[in-house]
Amino acid sequence: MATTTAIPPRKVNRIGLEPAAYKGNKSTLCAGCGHNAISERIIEAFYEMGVEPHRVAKLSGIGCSSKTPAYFLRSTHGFNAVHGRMPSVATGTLLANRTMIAIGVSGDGDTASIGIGQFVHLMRRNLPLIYIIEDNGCYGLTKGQFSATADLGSTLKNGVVNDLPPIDTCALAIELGATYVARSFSGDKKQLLALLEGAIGHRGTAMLDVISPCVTFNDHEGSTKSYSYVKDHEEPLGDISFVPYFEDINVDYDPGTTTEVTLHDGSHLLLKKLAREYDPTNKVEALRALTESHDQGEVVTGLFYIKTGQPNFLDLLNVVDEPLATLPEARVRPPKRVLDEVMESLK
Ligand SMILES: Cc1ncc(C[n+]2csc(CCOP(=O)(O)OP(=O)(O)O)c2C)c(N)n1
Ligand code: SF4
Ligand SMILES: [Mg+2]
Repeated sequence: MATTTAIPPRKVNRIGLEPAAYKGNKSTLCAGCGHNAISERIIEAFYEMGVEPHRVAKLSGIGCSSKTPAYFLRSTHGFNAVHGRMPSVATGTLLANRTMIAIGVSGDGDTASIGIGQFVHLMRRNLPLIYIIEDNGCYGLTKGQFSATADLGSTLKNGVVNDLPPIDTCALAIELGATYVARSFSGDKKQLLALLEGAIGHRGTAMLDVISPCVTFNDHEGSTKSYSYVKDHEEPLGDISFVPYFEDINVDYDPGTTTEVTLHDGSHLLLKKLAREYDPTNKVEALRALTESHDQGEVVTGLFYIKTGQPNFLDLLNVVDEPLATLPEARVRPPKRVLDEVMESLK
């Protein structure tokens, strides 16, 4: 008698795509590098949100971290820019086509050393960009020198001590005006996924500093960006859950212990408090939490600050809704009368 084998149902997201549609090329990074885990969460976040891959633009600078856009979302648009210059390329991309969902991946060297000038100006513009720093406290690609996020007193593998204080990119981003600022750990799957999904639903600058250990150059005793240090010192601000706009909130929660934030696209973030009271809409509280955690040697993680409803850079510039390349000549060429007026004004 012939037997039939049941074919398991295909796993697809809300737009009918399988997880494979969100993958990229095989990673060429070291096995165990934190950056690989972040790429996996990015794949998961875009799959879960049901984003059409062709609507995504991936931007990066230079570094092991900046190579990672090749390892996720194969069929999106991408631009691997110059070291520290991803913000200008991201700005140009979104000015040319504001319908894109832009994700920029940078490193702590790419952002806090050579790219710090571009970073600070990006943070004050509220460009609708998901900006991820894959933060390992060193220049992984060029063999592990300290970066500007390395903690004071931490050591290189050969024992050299870092005698400069770190730049806290989250504190800087909050101070300068970024409207969604978080820190996470490449090993904290649940928290990182929720923060990435929240970042996709936000329409302003979403800056995520993700501690991402470099197993080859900065995972030893004496490093504060190693797996064991972060596992032992991570202090999450709260427990984060994400409910996308296309699902009903049917989670039971106590408003006394949980803060609900509604994002631009109608999705929700539920922030359940753990040890401490925390209001993520209070800038001063966010900066205090960061300062205190540094003083206590803790790695505080979670959503530090969010501000919804703030006009973004494209709104401020009155950028048209359509991609510029699709505008007909009649809308881009000034009429003769306007050109005559310009010529007249130059006389
Ligand atoms: C203009 C310029 N200066 C210096 C370099 C050399 N360089 C390449 S990657 C890098 C640092 C990378 O560190 P980071 O951004 O933290 O990325 P990681 O490799 O740690 O992920 C440097 C200094 C370069 N490629 N271009
Ligand atoms: S050198 Fe470090 S940062 Fe670069 S791929 Fe290897 S583990 Fe990752
Ligand atoms: Mg680095």
